Amino acid sequence: VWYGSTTAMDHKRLQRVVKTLWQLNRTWVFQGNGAALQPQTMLLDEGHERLYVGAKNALFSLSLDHVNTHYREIQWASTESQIEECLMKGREKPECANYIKVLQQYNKTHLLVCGTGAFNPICALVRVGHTGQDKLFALQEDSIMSGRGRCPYDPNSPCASILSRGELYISLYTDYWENDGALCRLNNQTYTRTERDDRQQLNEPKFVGSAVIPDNDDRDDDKVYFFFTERETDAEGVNKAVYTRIGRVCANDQGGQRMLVNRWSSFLKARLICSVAGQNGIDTHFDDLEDVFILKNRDGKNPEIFGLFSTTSAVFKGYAVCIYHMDDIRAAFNGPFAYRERPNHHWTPYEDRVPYPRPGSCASKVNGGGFSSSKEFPDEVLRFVRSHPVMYHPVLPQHRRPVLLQTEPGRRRLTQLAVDRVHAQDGHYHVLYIGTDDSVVLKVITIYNKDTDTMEEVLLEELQVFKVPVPIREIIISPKRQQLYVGSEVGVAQVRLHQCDLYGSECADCCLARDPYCAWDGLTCSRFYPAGVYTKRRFRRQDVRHGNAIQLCNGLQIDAEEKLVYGVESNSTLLECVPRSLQAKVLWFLQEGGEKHQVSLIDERVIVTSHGLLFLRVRSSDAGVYMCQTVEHGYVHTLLRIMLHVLVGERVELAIYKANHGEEEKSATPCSSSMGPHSRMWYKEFLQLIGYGDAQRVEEYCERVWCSDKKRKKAKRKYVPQGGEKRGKGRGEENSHRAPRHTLVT
Ligand SMILES: *[C@@H]1O[C@H](CO)[C@@H](O)[C@H](O)[C@H]1NC(C)=O
Ligand SMILES: *[C@@H]1O[C@H](CO)[C@@H](O)[C@H](O)[C@H]1NC(C)=O
Ligand SMILES: *[C@@H]1O[C@H](CO)[C@@H](O)[C@H](O)[C@H]1NC(C)=O
Ligand SMILES: CC(=O)N[C@H]1CO[C@H](CO)[C@@H](O)[C@@H]1O
Repeated sequence: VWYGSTTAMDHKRLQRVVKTLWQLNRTWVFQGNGAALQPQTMLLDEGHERLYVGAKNALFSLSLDHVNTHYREIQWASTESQIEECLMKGREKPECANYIKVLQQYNKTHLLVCGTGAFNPICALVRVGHTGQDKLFALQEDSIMSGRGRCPYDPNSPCASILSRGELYISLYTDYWENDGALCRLNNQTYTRTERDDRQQLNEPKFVGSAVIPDNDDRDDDKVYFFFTERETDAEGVNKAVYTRIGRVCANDQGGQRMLVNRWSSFLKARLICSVAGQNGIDTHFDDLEDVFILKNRDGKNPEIFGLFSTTSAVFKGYAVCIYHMDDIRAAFNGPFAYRERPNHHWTPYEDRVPYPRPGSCASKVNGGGFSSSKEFPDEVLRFVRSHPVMYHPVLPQHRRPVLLQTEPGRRRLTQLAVDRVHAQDGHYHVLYIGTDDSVVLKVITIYNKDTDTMEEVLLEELQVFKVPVPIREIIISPKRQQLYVGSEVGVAQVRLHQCDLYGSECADCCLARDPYCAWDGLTCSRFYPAGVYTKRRFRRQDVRHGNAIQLCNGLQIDAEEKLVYGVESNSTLLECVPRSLQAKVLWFLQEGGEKHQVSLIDERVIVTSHGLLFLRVRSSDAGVYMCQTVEHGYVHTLLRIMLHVLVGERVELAIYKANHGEEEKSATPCSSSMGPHSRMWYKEFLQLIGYGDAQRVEEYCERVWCSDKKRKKAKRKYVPQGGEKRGKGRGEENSHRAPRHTLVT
């Protein structure tokens, strides 16, 4: 029986915990002034190099360089009388605060900010910019106005907003009781919205996102898209399934003249489908939209739209990411309208005559220029659009399937999504950053294989950005700064998108990482820039699609590291070897007389663990040269050569006695293991787990085997390899005389 261990967990290669992110200067966290920050919304302002954070009773302006230094703060709490009034309405104390839910760039010098104001929404303008040394950041008292219709009352109410050309588009519940969900546009003169109490337009909506996307160069033809979920209703108005919708209006919609006054005259919606085919022919649908990310392209007309969805089932929570193209979205809106005779009938395509101009089109030159405003549209058009707001065809995702799936039950919940487009040697990649409910950001790429019509997910890194497990509420990418800004109730973290040198110093490590940000430059794993950016670059080795290290890194292997480990006869000994990648399969070999044999499962004394090869009771005959080899993606790499010496019991006792009594020990020291602190913890726990004596004994035992650091250092200075110990059957004689590169102390 051969044995080795596969440590592929969820196919991820690396796990980065808070501690290492801090130590590596890859992250900074802003936690405010002690009180729980509770960020509600964030806004990136690359022009002023600031990140604005709308929180509970406060608004912050953070430095994009280091979020936790040089921040500015505006306190904006509700007044005592407002809080009292809120409590009188029967609300709880924590709800009766000013939670800032709307934060938009109003113009170059001002932000529009709205808060819940203890269930009495308010808005104001905030001055931002440079004045000499000081970064300007001040609320303009004279601009404070009512926030009704621009901000929800309830801090937990979903809302999504976007500001374009001085107009605020917002989807929200406009009333105290949360009965009136609406898609609205506000400027200083008009307020345009969906109909009140029209379940055909919106039915128990949950608002997720919005975007302004031009169709062509005629700005009068610009469309505003809203992403939300809602319920389908049946004949009796009884609620049925939840669907994800993409809704659309013309940005220049002025409403109707006689009917639909101050109401959208162009509102239409289509269903967004994200599903996988099941073996039994039944598709699994992911109908609950959790988050949406609009990945802009150069001309702004054809962004890629990423949706993070979950299943609506209460028992099984699965997640999927789907990508939508504007062509498919436009095709759905240009296709047939949906029609049903009665609410309990099936939807069919509407086949009768459709009035002119086509309902849902904008008053623009592109559309013939026959109408200067929607107010001139014939009543027939308005009536039609009002009664047929649903498109018959749904929008299907790219490749008709999700690019990413998480369907095992009991796994972490996925909450947020942001995407970066990265140029690599072999093409463009979407790097997905997915926030979870336990403070983790997953960094993932997905690769489509055309030949097999399959999707490969590669989990590049798992970044734990907050110390305590809290849901990630917001992720913003700054491609310019190559930073990620992550919000949760405890603070705002900033994380560098990549840290290539962490993949290792070898070509193979770098190549197997398959991180499109990184390539091996001949010396190190470093940031990859496409040709032309830095013209002097020499050849860079990178293969994101296949991670073919065998081909790319042929002849570039570095000799395996060598280590000397002492074991004490009849006691346990760990030959530590932890591969950098969690996807590497580890194999152990014993070198014997010039040949190497894979370590086989002879007896139960030897266990392969995720930390290395563990001898429960080492024998003198176990001494020899062990090789720790990893196989990943077909690439074989010898990581370590470990020389195991086995010390005989009495010698050890004597050595320890002498060491403890400050006597010089001239022979070999038994401070035998060269483990890192992490492995020591693990080792200790493991010994207890396998019933190796009680906790006290294990503690004593470990202390003695490792000695104190001071003694270890002392021992290292004094230690001269003597070769005097009993070494089983002369194995590895040859190699054990070679001076090891690394000895006792790691
Ligand atoms: C992190 O930053 C500190 C202070 O600037 C510096 O001393 C330390 O060496 C840095 N650590 C790494 C791993 O770059
Ligand atoms: C931005 O808007 C404010 C308020 O309307 C106005 O006072 C200010 O001049 C505007 N700034 C610019 C640069 O237009
Ligand atoms: C707001 O109103 C003022 C005066 O009525 C007008 O000059 C200005 O253009 C309006 N701004 C927007 C964005 O409509
Ligand atoms: C150094 C040390 O802990 N030696 C122990 C090794 O195992 C034998 C038998 O279990 C013990 O008697 C020794 O004390």
